[in-house]
This record gives sequence, structure tokens and C-alpha cells, in this order.
Amino acid sequence: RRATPLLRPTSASLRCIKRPISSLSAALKESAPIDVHPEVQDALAHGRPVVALETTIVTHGMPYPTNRETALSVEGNVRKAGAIPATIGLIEGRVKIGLEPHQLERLADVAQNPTVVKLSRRDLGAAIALKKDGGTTCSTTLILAALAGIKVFATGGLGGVHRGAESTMDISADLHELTRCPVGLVSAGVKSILDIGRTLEYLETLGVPVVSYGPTDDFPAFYSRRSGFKSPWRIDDPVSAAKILHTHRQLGMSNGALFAVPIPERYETVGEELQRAVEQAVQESQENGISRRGKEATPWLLKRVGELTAGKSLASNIALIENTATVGGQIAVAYAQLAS
Ligand code: PSU
Ligand code: MN
Repeated sequence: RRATPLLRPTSASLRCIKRPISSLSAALKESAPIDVHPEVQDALAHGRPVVALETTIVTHGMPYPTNRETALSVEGNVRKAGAIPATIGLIEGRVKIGLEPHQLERLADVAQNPTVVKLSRRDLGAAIALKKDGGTTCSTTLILAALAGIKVFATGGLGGVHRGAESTMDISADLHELTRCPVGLVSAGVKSILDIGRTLEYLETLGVPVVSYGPTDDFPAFYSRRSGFKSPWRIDDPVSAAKILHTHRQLGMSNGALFAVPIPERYETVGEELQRAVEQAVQESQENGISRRGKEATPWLLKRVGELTAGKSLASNIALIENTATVGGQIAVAYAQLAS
């Protein structure tokens, strides 16, 4: 009797079992719709420091034109620290790693571009296929930074576990992304619109290191230098941060790390005032049902805090992200030296 012939893989099934795309060059070979800015490409090719920056803060986090001005000053701070900024966003279904000024303008001026979407991991494929414009949240910025081989990402606030998540189940996809992207995320902690204690518990469960960057091990709460919670680790220089990332790489660990940089001291007093507005905004969101409207919750809360504080929250927001950009640039420089 003849043996049953082995099934021969067709070229289609071979395609499916090919190794997943894990590098930018492999993605580009597959004609992935990604455009890397020449300056960023050059820096990456030569192992020079690059810092990724997100654009949901531009499209859904700040009003125009402050959003554009802040994105530019943040890029400037990365440069002053000696690194190249790579602001990431989606334009007509193409991923941009490094935005030209007219592309940033297009994402920033939401009155002219009202259909621009907020992109979490689940949205990326659909938004590309449907040729949308979009702002990348921390989650998609992490994915695209990791793909490009960028080791550091600076932003204002990471998403997290929302208050009342025990019933809404609203937990940001940002947290899980830190388990699979080997990128150091530099932020001013998480905003107190969230449940900070549960966010830290969740990060512990996920195995994501949380490291306070500065004089104390307090975990910062965005507008305030203190949340009442401690970080498990504390460092106060860029070389230590770079060593943490480098160690993960040496051990073949795929997760990132959260470096929490407190807002500059002079904003602490106003931070206490902003905290009261945060409490009111959270309460309103629970009463009016916004807290159950998925991706709308965070942008609504950010906007409402801005309204309640007559824009004072905006000045703090700008100051803290300019600060994390500087620290991010310094960490990227230190990492490039370690890794070379
Ligand atoms: N927190 C802020 N400002 C922001 C965001 C969070 O203080 O702009 C943005 C970030 O892009 C973050 C996203 O990744 O909101 C999280 O949204 P969600 O909670 O829907 O996952
Ligand atoms: Mn959510």
C-alpha cells in the first residue's frame, strides 16, 4: 500500500507560516505602508539616538494651535539633548515615523480634519486599510517604535486602569503594549483621572518595571510630583535608565519599562488645584455615562479638566512633556553609547 503522501505546503500557506515581521526592513520588504523620515532613517542606520513621540496628544489631547506648538517644542527639546525626534502618526493610511511640518499641521488642525482617529492597537490595521489620518496613542507609538528599533519614547501621560474599571473594565491597551515592546517609555506618571494604585498593580502583574526618575521614589501623578504611591525602583540619571533597557536586551526580554519623571517643582502648587478639577471631571464622566464610552473617556476627561481650570492644566501639561522629552533625549543618548 502506498503511504499517504505528505501534504505539500502551497505558497499561500507558506506565506502564513512565515516568521512574523519583526523589523522595519522586513516590514518594508512586505511593502508595509510606512514612511520613515530620511533624518530618522539615517540616525537609525548609524546607531544614533532617536526618541519616538506620540500624536494622540496632538489629535485628541490638546487644543489647536497649542498642540502643534507643543509638538514642535518637544521635538526641539529632544534635539537639544542630542537625539533625533521621530514623531509618529498616520496620514492617509500611511504610517509616518518622523513627521514633516505640514503633516503635523494636518493632524493638529482638527477643525479642518475632524475625522482624524485615535489609534490604539486594535485600530491600526483598519485605519491603514481605510486610509485614515490618525494620532498614535502610547500603545501604537510603542508598536511602531519597537518595529523601527527606536529604544526610547517620551510622552506626557501613559494610559492605565480607569476609576471604576472593576465594572467598566476600562483598562488602557497602553499597559499590555509595554509587555511586548522593548522600549523605555518616559512619562510624568499617569494622570489622576485614572486609578493610580490599580494601574501600578496591573503593571506589576504584567511584569513591567516602573522606575521613578528623580529625587524620590514617589510615583508622580502627572500634574503633581506625588501620587501617594511609591515606585518599586528609583534612579536619577540617564545612564541608569539606559542600563535597564540594555540589560533587558542582553537577557532577550521583550518588555519595555516605564520611567516616571515628575513635573518640574514650580508646578506643584497649581497641581493641587488641578487635582480638584480632575475629581470633578471624573465624577461628571461617571454621571453622564462618558466613562462607559470606551476610547472617548480619556479625551473627554482631558478636555473637561482644561475647561474647569480655564486652561491652567494646559500650561502644566506642556511643561511636563517638555521635561520628559529632555529626559528621553538624554536616555536615548546614553543608550546609544552603551549599545555601540
Ligand atoms: N493621558 C494624558 N494625555 C493624553 C493621553 C493620556 O494625560 O493625551 C493619551 C495618550 O495617547 C494615551 C491615551 O496613550 O490617551 C490613552 O487612551 P485610553 O485611555 O483610551 O487608552
Ligand atoms: Mn479605554
